[in-house]
Amino acid sequence: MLKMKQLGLAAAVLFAAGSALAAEIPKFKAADADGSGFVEEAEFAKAQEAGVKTAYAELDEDGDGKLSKEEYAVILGEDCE
Ligand SMILES: [Ca+2]
Repeated sequence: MLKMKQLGLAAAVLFAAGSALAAEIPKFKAADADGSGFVEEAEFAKAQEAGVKTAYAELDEDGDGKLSKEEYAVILGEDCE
């Protein structure tokens, strides 16, 4: 019974993390900062950098500025070794 509860919680956490990470991918218009009609590599890198910062902060549950193994495991599940 406990195992089922843990499984449900893990799925919920993974879903939450997944949607948080997906939400960090900017829309084309937002990524195309200079409005050239193309997302240049520098714009792509900048958009990713902003997304990584937000995702990192969301994964850092206790806010200590570091990802513990448990916090990191939210991305990869139990196979994070
Ligand atoms: Ca942490």
